[in-house]
Amino acid sequence: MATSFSIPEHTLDRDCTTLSRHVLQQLHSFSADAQDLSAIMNRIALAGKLIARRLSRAGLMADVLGFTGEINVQGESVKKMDVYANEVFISVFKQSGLVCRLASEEMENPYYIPENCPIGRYTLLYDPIDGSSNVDINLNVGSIFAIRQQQGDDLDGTASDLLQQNGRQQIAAGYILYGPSTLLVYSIGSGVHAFILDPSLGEFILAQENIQIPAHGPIYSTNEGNFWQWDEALRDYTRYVHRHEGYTSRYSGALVGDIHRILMQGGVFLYPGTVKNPEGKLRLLYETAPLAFLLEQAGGKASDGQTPLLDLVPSKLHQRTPLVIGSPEDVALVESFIQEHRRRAETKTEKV
Ligand code: P6P
Repeated sequence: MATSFSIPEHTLDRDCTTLSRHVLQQLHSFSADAQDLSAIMNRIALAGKLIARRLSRAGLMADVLGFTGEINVQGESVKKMDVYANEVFISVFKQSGLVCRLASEEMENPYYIPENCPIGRYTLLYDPIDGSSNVDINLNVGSIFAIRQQQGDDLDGTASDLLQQNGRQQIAAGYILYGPSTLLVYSIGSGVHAFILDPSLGEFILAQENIQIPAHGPIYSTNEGNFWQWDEALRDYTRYVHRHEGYTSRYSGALVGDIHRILMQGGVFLYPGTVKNPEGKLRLLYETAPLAFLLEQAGGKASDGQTPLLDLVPSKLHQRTPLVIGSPEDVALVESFIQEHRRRAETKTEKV
């Protein structure tokens, strides 16, 4: 019972609900596996703190902003912040005995942490800084992560087991949004929960539990500059939202912020295939699959326009997929345009 001069119990309890504690509460267990997952999430939180600190001072420090002059495996110009963030995720897992392998947007092949590999049975898949083009103009960026169990012994060091699993094999997924505050949103399969970094504590503190996406929302989030490159079905969807009241366009060019807006306010984010990138731009293992896991846990939907995103099995480490993700009613509307165009094409073929 709190007395008049003590801190109200609920305030103290909330400030003590750190990420590692929350994971154990979620699992209702103190088993070795539960402790491992709790420790992994704690390391991810440490990575988020290190990256948030660097971002907050980027404009004041030499050699933080701008490009390295390198081109990564995606064919994209590498930013200094990409390299730093990538290294951070590797460093926080060294000497942890937890994560043996890391697969990142920034690395052509999986990275192995030798001291962890005999015992570490977890693989981290991550996009260290997503939307890094926003870093130099002080707009929000994010990190995206997923945790999977290693299947088999990976004796040839190619992590080929990652190419035999669909997204339903993810045991945890989430993102860190570096915005006005640093927000960590995650799920281990028991709902979606948000933590906010309290810089005065240096801890991520529970802010919201069991987030549920609205069944429908007003937002459609896409780069309409690609309209000329889209299939007719996506053009017809775009024409529909242009001609009906109740829709509004929001697009930041940084996936994590755009997805967080959809999660909280409802609507749909779409990055379809284009003439230049028929498979889409976003990467399955460390972008679209983690986000699909998360949004489905929040009552949302995610697909490549036809197939549930979590059913997709990659054929290569950096495979890309089209993405339609968000409120179930809004994802269904986009998919209905794609289905209608497929039906018309099949009917036309039958008539030939
Ligand atoms: P475009 C950033 O490069 C990114 O990978 C995502 O963060 C973002 O959603 C997308 O690409 C933006 O791509 O072609 O609209 O600039």
